[in-house]
Amino acid sequence: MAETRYLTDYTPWPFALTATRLAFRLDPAATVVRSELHLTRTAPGALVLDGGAGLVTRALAIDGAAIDPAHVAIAGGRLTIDAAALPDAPFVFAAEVEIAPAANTALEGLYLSGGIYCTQCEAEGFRHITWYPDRPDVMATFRVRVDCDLPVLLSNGNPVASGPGWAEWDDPWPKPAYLFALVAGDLAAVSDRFVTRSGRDVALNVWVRPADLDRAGFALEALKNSMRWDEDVYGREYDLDVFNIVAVDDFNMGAMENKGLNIFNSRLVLASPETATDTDYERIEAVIAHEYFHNWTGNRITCRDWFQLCLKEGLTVFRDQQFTSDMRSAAVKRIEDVVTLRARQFREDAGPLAHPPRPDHYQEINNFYTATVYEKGAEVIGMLRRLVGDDGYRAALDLYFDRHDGQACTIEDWLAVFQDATGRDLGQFKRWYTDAGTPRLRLAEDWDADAGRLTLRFAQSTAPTPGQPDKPPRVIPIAVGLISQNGDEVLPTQVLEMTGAEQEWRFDGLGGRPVVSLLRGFSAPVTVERRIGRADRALLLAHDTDPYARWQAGHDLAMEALVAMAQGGEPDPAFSQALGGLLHDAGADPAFVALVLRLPSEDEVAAEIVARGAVPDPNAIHRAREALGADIAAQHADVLGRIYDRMNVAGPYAPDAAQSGARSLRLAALSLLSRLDGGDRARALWDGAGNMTERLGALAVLVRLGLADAALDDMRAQFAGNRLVMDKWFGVQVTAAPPETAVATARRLAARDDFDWQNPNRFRALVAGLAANPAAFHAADGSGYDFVADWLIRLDPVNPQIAARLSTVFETWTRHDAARRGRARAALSRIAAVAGLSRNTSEMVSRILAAGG
Ligand code: B3K
Ligand code: ZN
Repeated sequence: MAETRYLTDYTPWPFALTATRLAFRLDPAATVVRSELHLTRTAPGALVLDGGAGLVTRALAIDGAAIDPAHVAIAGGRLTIDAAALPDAPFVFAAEVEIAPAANTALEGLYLSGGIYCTQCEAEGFRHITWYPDRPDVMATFRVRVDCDLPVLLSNGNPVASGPGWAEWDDPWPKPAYLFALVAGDLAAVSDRFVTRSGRDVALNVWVRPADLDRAGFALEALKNSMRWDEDVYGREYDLDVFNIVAVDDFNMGAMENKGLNIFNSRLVLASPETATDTDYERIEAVIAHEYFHNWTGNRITCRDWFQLCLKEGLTVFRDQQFTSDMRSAAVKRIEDVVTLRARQFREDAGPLAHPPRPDHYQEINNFYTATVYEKGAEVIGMLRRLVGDDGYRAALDLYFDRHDGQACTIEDWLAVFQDATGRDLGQFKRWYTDAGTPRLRLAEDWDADAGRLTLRFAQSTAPTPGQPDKPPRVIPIAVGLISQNGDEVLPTQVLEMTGAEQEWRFDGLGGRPVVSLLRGFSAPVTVERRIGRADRALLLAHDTDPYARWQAGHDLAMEALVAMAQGGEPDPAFSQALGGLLHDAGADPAFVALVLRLPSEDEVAAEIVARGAVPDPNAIHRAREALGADIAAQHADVLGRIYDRMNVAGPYAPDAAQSGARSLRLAALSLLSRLDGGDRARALWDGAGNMTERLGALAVLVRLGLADAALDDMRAQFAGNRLVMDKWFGVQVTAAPPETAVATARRLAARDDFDWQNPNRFRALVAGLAANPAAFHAADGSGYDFVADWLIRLDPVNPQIAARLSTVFETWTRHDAARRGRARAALSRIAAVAGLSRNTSEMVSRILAAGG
C-alpha cells in the first residue's frame, strides 16, 4: 500500500539551498550527472534527499571529502546523511550519479525523444536525475554545464559560455527543481526578438527538428503576443535574455513551463493549414500563452507544496482564458470554456474522483493535475474577480506580485492579498478551495402581476463527495438579467451574492412578467434547476443580451429534446423550431450559431439523465442524438444548404476568429446535411478543401456514414510521415465511428505496425479516442471496457502517468445498468490485480472501484 501524504503534515526543509551546480555528460545508456548543492542548516535534523530507483550512485561528498558510508542510508527513494556527518557552517554536498535516458519510457526525468535529450521534472521528476530536495519550496539558483556532441545544448536561464561539444547556462532566478530543464539535440529554430517595455532585449527561439521548421512560425507569433499581453494587462515583464521553446514528440502532457526553456508536446507547437485544424491553432496559441504566463504565476511565485497546485494552475488557466478572449471572441471563448468545464470537471466532481481544487491528501501527485485543479481553479478566480470587481482584482494581483515575488506560497497567501487589497472577508469563499462537488442551484420564481413584482427564491445544495459528507453553503455570485416578453432587456446584469442555503431577491416595478436570464456569463460553476417553459427558453435564445445565457437557452432546449428521446419519446420540435430564427439571421455570429448547433454530447446527456434519477442507456442516447440531427436537417435543409455555401471562406487561410467561426458553422451544416445528401458534400469537401480543418470535418462525417475507406487511404498515403496527422487518422476512425463497429476498428488499428503505443499522443488517439465514443466504450458486451483495460495493463509498466490518466475514462462506470456495471467492475478489477501495478494507476483504480461499494 502506497504512502498517503497529507496537507497538514507540511514542515519546512531544515536547510537553505542557496545555489545548485550541475554538470551532465550525456550518453543514452550512461549519462553522468555531477551535482553540487550549497547548503546552510536552518533547523536540526539529518540531510534527506529524494532519488528514484534508477540512480546509480557513484560518489557522495561533503566539502570535497567522501562521506563515511556509516553515516549514509539509501532506502525507499531517500538518501539520508546523519546530522553527525554535517558541518554547522555552510557546506557543499556533492554527488555523482549515472542514469540511462534511453531506457526511460516513463518520460519523467531525463529521457530521449526521437534522438533529442529532454527533461520533464514537474512534479517529482528531478529525483530521477540526481539526489535532491525535490520539493517546490526549496528554491535555488542553477548553473548547468552540458557536455554532448549534439549541436544544440540548452538549459534554463541565460547562456554564459560554450565551445565545441559543451555549453554552460546560468539561471539567476531561484527556482525549485521541478522547473529545471535540459535539452540536447539536432534542432533548428525560428527566431525573433522581443523588447520588453523597460528595454530588455530578449532573444526568442522555437526549436524543432529541421524538417519541421516551416510549421513553427505560428507558435513564435503566439509567444510575442503573450509577452505583450502580460505587460499590458498584468504589468508583468519577462526577466531573462533568452526565451526558448522546444518541441518534442514524446511528452506526457501538453507542455511545461521550465524557467526560460519551455518544453512542448510537438502537437502544441507545429501547425500549418494543411496539417492542423483551427482548434489546434487556437490551442497552440493558448498553451504557448499559458506556459509563458507561468513565468510569473508559477515560477517567480511558486507553490509551497503540491497541495497548492491550483495556486499556479488555476490562476494561469484564468490568465490564458483572458488572453484568448482578448485575442479572439470573448463570447465564444466563454461558451467553449463552459462546455469543457462541464464535460470534464463536472463529470469528475460527480464521480469517485471528486476532490477539491486544493486537495488535502494524495498518494501520487501526478494524479491531481485534473480538471478540478485547473479548470475549476480558474472558475474560482473568475468568481473572486466578479465579487471584488475589476479594480479590486487588479489591486489584489499587484499586491500578490509585490508581496510574494520569489516565494513559495499557499492558497491562504492568495486569499489574504484579496482580503488586504479589498477589505473583503473571504472566510466563506474559501470553501470553493477546500470543498469538492458541484453545487446545485435551484430557482423558484414567483410573479405577482398586480404588484409588478418578481421574486426569485434560490436554494443551494451539494451532494456528498468521497470523504466529505457535509457541504455547508458557499458564496455563489449569481449574475441575472431580466428580459421582457417582447425581447427587451428590462434589467441589465446584476450580481446576487448568495451566501445562505436559501435566499430570495425581489424585483419591483415591472410592467409584465419578465423572463430571467440566469447565471449570466456562467457566473459560478454550479448546475441549475429551474422550471421554465419552452417559449421562455426560445425567447432567451432569440433575445438575451448575454451570449452565454443565450447559448445556454438553446442548449437547454436541445437537452430537453435529447433526454425525452433517449427515454423513448418523440423528437421535441421546440429546439428545431427555435433554431429557425437563428439560422435565418444573416447577421448572427457564425461561431455562435455553430455552438448552438453543437448538440449536447452523449456523455452530457447521460449525466443529465442521472441527475434526474434515471439510468442512462448509451445506445439510446446515441440514437437520440442521431435522430435529433436528422430532424433538424429535415426541417432546415434549405437554409443549411445556403449556410454551407455561404460559409466557404475565400482567400488565403488564416486561423483567426472570423475564419474559424465560419468554418465551424460550415462543418456543423455539413454534418447535419450529410443526413440528407448521403455524404456527397463531405466527399467533395475531402477532395477539394485546402486545409485540415475542413478535411478532418469532412472525414469525420464520412467515418460516421461508413464511407471513409478511400479518404482514409488517401490521408495515409499523403501523411504517413507526419505523426501529428497520423494521430488524427487513428483517432477519427474510433471517435466518429458508428458504435457497432468502433471496438472492432480499434482492435484492427491497434494491431498495425504504426500504432506506436509508447508514444503518448498515439496511445491517447486510439485508446482515449475509443472511450470518447460512449456507446462503443460502454458496449453492452463489455468489449469496449476490455479493450481499454488490456491496453492500460500493457502501458502501465512502461508509462504509469499516462496509464493512470487514461483510467479516468472509467470514472462514470457506476452510472449504468447492473450488467454494464458488472463488466466494468471486472475490467477494473483485472487492472487492480496486476502484480507490480504502478502507484499512479493503483491509486486511481482503487478510487474508481470504491464508488461501486
Ligand atoms: N505544469 C505543467 C504540468 C505538469 C504535469 C505533471 N504531471 C504544465 C502546465 O500546467 O502548464
Ligand atoms: Zn500550467
